[in-house]
Amino acid sequence: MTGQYDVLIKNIGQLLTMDHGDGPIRGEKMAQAPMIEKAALAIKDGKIAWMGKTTEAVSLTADKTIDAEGKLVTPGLVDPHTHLVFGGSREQEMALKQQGVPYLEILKRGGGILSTVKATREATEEQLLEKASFHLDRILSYGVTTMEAKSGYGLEKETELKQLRVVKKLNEQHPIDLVSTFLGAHAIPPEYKENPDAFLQEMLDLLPLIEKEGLAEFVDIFSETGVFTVEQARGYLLKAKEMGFDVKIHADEINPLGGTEMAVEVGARSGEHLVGASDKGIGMLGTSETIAVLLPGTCFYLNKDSYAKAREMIEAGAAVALSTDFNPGSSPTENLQLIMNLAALKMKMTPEEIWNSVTVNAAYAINRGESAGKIAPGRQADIVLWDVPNYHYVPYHYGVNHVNTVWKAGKLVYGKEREDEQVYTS
Ligand code: IZC
Ligand code: ZN
Repeated sequence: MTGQYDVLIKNIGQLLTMDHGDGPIRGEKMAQAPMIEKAALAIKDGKIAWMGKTTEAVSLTADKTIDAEGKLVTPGLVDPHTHLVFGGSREQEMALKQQGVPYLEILKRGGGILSTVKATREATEEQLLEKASFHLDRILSYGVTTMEAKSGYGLEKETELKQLRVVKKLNEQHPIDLVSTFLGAHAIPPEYKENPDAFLQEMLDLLPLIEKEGLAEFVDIFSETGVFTVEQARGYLLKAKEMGFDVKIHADEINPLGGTEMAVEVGARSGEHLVGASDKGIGMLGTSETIAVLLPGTCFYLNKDSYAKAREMIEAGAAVALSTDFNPGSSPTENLQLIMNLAALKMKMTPEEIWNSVTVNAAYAINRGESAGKIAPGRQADIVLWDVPNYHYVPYHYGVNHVNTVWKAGKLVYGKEREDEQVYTS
């Protein structure tokens, strides 16, 4: 007999809907995690068809009924800042790091980002696709169903386009929804060392083609000592905006240069890192639409003493999001749950603030606020069932994967019950 619904999940201890209504979450709402306790949820045709109390679900029928055994169910997580597509790896730089050679000094010596550029230029599109697909499967296993992916390891036309085409293909092939960002301005390539402005112009000249092929929605730039100045970044992003792109910026990651203020001034969708954000910059974030995407994995991995001032930002009224910054140099991890732990331990964020930061606000940071990061009737069913008793538990118990099952658009794409279902194969 066919049921009314495709899937019915009963006996959910806490169903974290994260549905606060419209818009990014800031102010008092950051302290709330909207949920239904003792809940049930039904999926039909890939969408959330019904949600309520388990006691109200007794007469509902479905092709497959799952007993959640009192565990947690949440929206699929959203990771709004990753460098997903790259060649090679940088484990050989670990010894330099241990000797105290700073991240920017490694870059200055031609390593760091530039060593990944070399490996990415040498890789074929198929090799990059296979490697990124491997990482993507792992990201999915940690509960992420929507994420951003940047280029930036080509620093010349063909390789940048190659990376962006890989993201486009993976978006079509893989269950995770990918949002693409052009980060051609990620470092100054050696051939332009004396003329960074000419390099930036060359990257801007690629935008019409990127737009025509639908290869990116966002344009990003790394503003940092030894990379691009805040003023170079401002000019670059304003031109990208004029050409119809939304913009993001890697700002105040290592040194405080005023990139946070500039992000707000140019109307960036998000400012990312913001470790060295000034008090003025934090105040400006609080009264702007620019989302503060914090990446504590990089501070941890680069062994920094200070982290982004999340508490001050939230108190100022900023919409805060969290991300892995998955990349081969400063944050080699696919595990967004570990970032949730670091947000709690190192930035003193509360569980409610953390969940808002990896769902609703992360989705708005990549222009997917209307389709990802929430559980609500009629929305695409991107859902995670966790092996934990409540939502406080995930930021608390660190270093392991708590995900039991992931559904993307109602389809089971990762989990212990995969044998019974149609399984995704890459
Ligand atoms: O490959 O090091 N910070 N870009 C800016 C990165 C980190 C990625 C990398
Ligand atoms: Zn980054």
